[in-house]
Amino acid sequence: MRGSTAVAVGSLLAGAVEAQAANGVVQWGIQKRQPESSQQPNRLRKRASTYEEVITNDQVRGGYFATCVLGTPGQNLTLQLDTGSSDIWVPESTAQICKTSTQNSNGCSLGSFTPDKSSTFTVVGQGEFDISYVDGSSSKGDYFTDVFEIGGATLQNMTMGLGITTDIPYGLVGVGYALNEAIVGTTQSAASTYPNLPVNMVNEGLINTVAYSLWLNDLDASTGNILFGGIDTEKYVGDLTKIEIYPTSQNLYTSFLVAMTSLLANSPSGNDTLTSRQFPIPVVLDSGTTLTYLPTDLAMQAWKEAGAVYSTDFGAAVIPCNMQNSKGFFSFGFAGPNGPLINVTMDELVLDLPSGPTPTFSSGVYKGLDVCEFGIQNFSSAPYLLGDTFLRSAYVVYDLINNEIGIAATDFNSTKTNIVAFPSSSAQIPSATVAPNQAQVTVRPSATTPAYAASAGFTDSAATSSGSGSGSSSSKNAAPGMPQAFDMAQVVKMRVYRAVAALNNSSRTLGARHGARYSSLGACRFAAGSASPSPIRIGATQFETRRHFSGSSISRAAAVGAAEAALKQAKELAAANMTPEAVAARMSPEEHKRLSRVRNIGIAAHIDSGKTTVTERILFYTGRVKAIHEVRGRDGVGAKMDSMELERERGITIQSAATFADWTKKENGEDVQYHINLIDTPGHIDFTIEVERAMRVLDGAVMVLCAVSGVQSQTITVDRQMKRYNVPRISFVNKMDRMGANPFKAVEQINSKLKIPAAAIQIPIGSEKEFEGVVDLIEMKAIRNDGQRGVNLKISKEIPPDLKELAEQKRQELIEKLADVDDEMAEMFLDEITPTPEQIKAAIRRATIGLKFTPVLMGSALADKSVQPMLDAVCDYLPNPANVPNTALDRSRGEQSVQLIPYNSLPFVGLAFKLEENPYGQVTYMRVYQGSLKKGTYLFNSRTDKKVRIPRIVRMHSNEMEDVNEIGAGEICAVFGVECASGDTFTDGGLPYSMSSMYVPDAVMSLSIKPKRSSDADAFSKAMNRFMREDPTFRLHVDGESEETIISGMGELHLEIYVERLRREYKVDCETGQPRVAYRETITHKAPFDYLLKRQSGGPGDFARVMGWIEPNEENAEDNKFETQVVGGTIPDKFLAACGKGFQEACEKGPLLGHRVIGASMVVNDGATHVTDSSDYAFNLATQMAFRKAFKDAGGQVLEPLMKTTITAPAEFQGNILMLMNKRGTIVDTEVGADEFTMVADCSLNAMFGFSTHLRAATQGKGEFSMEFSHYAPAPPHLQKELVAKYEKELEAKRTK
Ligand SMILES: Nc1nc2c(ncn2[C@@H]2O[C@H](COP(=O)(O)OP(=O)(O)OP(=O)(O)O)[C@@H](O)[C@H]2O)c(=O)[nH]1
Ligand SMILES: [Mg+2]
Repeated sequence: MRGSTAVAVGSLLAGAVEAQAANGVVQWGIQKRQPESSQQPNRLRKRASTYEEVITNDQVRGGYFATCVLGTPGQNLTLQLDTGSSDIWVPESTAQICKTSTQNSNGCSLGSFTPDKSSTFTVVGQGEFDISYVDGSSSKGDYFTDVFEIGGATLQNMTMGLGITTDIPYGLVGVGYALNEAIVGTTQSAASTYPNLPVNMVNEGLINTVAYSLWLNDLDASTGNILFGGIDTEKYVGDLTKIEIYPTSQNLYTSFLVAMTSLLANSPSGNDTLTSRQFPIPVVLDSGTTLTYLPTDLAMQAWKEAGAVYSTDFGAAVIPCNMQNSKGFFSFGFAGPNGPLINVTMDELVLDLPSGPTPTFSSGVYKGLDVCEFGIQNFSSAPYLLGDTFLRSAYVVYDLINNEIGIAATDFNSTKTNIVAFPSSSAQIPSATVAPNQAQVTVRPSATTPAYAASAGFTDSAATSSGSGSGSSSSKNAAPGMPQAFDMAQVVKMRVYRAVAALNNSSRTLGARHGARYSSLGACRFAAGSASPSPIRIGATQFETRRHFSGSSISRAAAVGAAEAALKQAKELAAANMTPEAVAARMSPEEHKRLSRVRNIGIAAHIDSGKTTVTERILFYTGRVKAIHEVRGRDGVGAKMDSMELERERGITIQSAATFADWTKKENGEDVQYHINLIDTPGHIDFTIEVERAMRVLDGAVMVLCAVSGVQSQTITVDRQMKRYNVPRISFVNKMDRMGANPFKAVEQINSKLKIPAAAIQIPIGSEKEFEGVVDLIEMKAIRNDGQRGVNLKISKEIPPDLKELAEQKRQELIEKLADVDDEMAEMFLDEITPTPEQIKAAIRRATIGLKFTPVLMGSALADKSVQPMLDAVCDYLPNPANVPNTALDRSRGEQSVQLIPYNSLPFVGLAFKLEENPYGQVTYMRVYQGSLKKGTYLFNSRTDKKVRIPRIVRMHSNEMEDVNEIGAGEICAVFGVECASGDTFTDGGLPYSMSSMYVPDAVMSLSIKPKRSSDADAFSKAMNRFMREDPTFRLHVDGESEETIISGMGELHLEIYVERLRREYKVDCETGQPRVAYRETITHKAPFDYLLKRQSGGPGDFARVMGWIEPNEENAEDNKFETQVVGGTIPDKFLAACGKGFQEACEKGPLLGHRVIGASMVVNDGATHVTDSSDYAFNLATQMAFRKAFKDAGGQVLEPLMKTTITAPAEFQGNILMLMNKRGTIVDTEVGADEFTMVADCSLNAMFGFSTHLRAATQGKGEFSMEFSHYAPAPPHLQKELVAKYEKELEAKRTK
């Protein structure tokens, strides 16, 4: 083993610190150590219940420590280095843990701080320090400032935490992102930060930029150093490569998250590329963690290569200690193809047990050999961690300004030094080159399942050196005598990742980096949220900070107040946040039984995939309808759920329809009845609001797919909607009878296009016309339909012989997929235990409700095949109302979130999600979230505070209804006689609750409309009022200039349907104008303004002067922003509010076309008033005028909506369609199938009017298309000119009229 040549740069134990504070760098020696043995239980102690509680944090894992000096006169302390957090904190000498950790009570053995003995100690935030780490450890006390000396550098005023109550017996120096500081609210807006160590060093002029390098010596030498502000080119070999750090999905940088893109095993006997489903693997570089944690599938391959085995006794993968001598090594690759590779040799990966007698393998091929811990362990969810077992082999430069790391192979035990400082603030990492293919991080290493060619090389050398004759290749198997049950919880406990707990939950994305890079003097990225009006700027060497703890600072009180409020809120939320499990645990047996049999589900899918046809079968098999009628069937009756005349004529669903049915299911040989409330939604994108509101109130969904087309454009849209409201789903591949049906393509596309882990739980028997039924892969039985309209099921244990192999293969795929997303299945998978059908079903249910998985079923609704098993799956895998969390906002407590509990006995809370007028009056659909609703009771509308009586409650059955006297919590009903808007919350009057409403998309198209006969005016306005009330995406306004009535909506079909309904239902014939595009206006660059409004006309005049600038709103291109930066009160606050209003009004009607302005920001920073003539009116007007005037100087332009257009047609028409599309937009994607092809293009909406006629002509009526708003983009210059000229002409005509 190596180690004898180690040269410690600085050893804290000797109290010596080698320091270098010149030339813009500060160097600090660190040493790996274990805290004293009295508090050191065995790291790998046998897992008996009496020892379990001690394996909680890195007290038992070791870590890298360094000395520093604190206070005046200086007190020596040893602190642990942590890249996962950002506070420095020290235990107070009187802290309980310091008293108990040593026999005498002189404080903690690694040093603790005695404030009384420091003359420069100042408390700046009493009781405000409160940090909890993700491993469950925590520290609480005061914030203070004092002198802090590290590596020879002295920081006079370092803000630190004093741990008065803590369960960690030594202090920490966090050097991670500032967002991982203790006081971070759970809401971003309340987060606040202060200068942490590296930032403070920049402030003090000690280093030039917020960056440092970390060199850890090898396992035996266990020392290293951290170099702030520079790199040491003698500490690595080969190239130093720059790779990106990824932010959270909220675009915040909180940890050193990079993309690991390959793992190779190398040995004298061969090489293997190891594969993982998780590539690219999001890994956090974390020196606060000892081991390396990779996804289970990858870790298992590494174990196999190296000869490690998983031991339940130790709760970890273990390996014979003599494997330290193995010649094998692993190469970790980053940042895509040809990115940096770091080799980690086996002597870095075989870890001795820290203390106590070394256990030996008691049996098996390793019998008698010493047990060591393996440095690569598994973990079941991202982010994964590269801890010290990896980091020792890598020299890493952390650049927190450019959000990059530099990485190179470490030069172990290097004794030379050549320090290069970062020359300036935000300078790039010196001597580093960029990884060539980071943009391709998503490219997986091309390899199949490894052949384990390297494994013999790993073990052979070990066998030779041990001389024990063991270590043959069979050692890849588990050592006999070692129980193999897998305890995930134990592994979780053993992982130490000292990031601040509050931020750990934010998910991260690899591949795309959001948002702009920060410019060299740009806003500092560790300023989270928008609590502070002025962004933190990095000056040449100075940081302004948002939070000071100096007693006199006013901003401090505000910031601390915000942080306190955030923490308080977080606690209250936690208290209020009853999980569905907690709700279920407290439920009375009656409520439990009632709810466990209720399912509220929606059917959603791409247009024409067969939702209504499926629903018709559901109604028939549950006995709700006596006969099946088809959508556009020959009998002319039409499907039950498409009740509107227009729906039946056109064969499409326009309005969602609700119904309910009881499904009797066999469970353990007994009949169990489930009550299903069901909503069939339309597929056409113009009616997307119907899907939106269904998803808002339903607990689960059936996503229908066409067996030929798979995932289509609207499948992606409904997927987005399901995700928006966290709706668990099962998938049903319909139309299995069609030519070219392929359910596995659909499964693959759900995985790849929708990014939801999915697996088939059935395979088809026969295909296309011969499609007979399915094989259930869970129970391994064949299910066929029999009898008239397939009412009976023929179930057989006999699987057709030609399907046996496929069934086994697909069953295995199902189990593997589940093992990826479910811990219990993962355990069984690792232990090679075959799960029982019950276990598989339970795992599917857990994973589906947990939004981690969707089971895929298949059938043909039209052919009456395999719909019943889908109904069983609704009951088996979709949640009951108690399984999903539903929350309301408590208005009496600052809109705090409260959990609603579906008990009948609790006070009532319900949401009106859809309004409809039918011949009996106004119907309001309501989802009951809590309490029950009885006929004749009174409810309160939370928005209007009005009390309403509920005279009649019905259950809807499409256009029919059934009266009921009472409806239970968790159900859906409709009520009569309630005046409200859709999205209103109703309560019993005692609860000040309201529920969040649903997302309503913006209209993209409008149309002028007027009744042909003036006598129809009344009926026209009545109809319009009704349509607007029912459909939030349908809008109406009267144009001030042309005095025309303009209706706007989601597309041509949407508006056409309303015009048609006016004619049919209200007998009002209308004249309509050409459809118009909803253009927008925006600006492209900054322009100043200085506008003086001065009018005198007899009495008091109008006087206002406003100065400032307008510029594009970088934060949000869809929103406008108004800001004031007036100093010295040149415009008083009250007039500034009028300026803000003036700006908003000016944005409503853009200067170019009179269309809405978006993406503009206006700043007023100076102006003037007049003693008598200034008024709100004058400032409002002056701002409007100023804006309009500056708009042209700021490069005003017209934006047009671009539509994501998907066209599907038989392959032979591809040429025709290409020609059609050439003029209309940019083709984004083309997919050519066996018979059909699909083209996706971004088209200007303007060019798409009348497209359906052209498409029909070009495809003999066989082509289909759908359009969905994508984004706004500048209109072509000639069009802009034309539009502006037209608008000006209209204005001119009006003026001269
Ligand atoms: N071959 C075949 N055709 C089917 C099947 N299910 C439905 N269809 C046909 O597909 C067409 C559309 O069916 P619908 O049930 O109206 O589809 P939808 O998804 O409700 O359509 P929208 O509500 O308009 O989005 C109809 O002509 C059905 O007869 C099936 O299993 N096989
Ligand atoms: Mg339909």
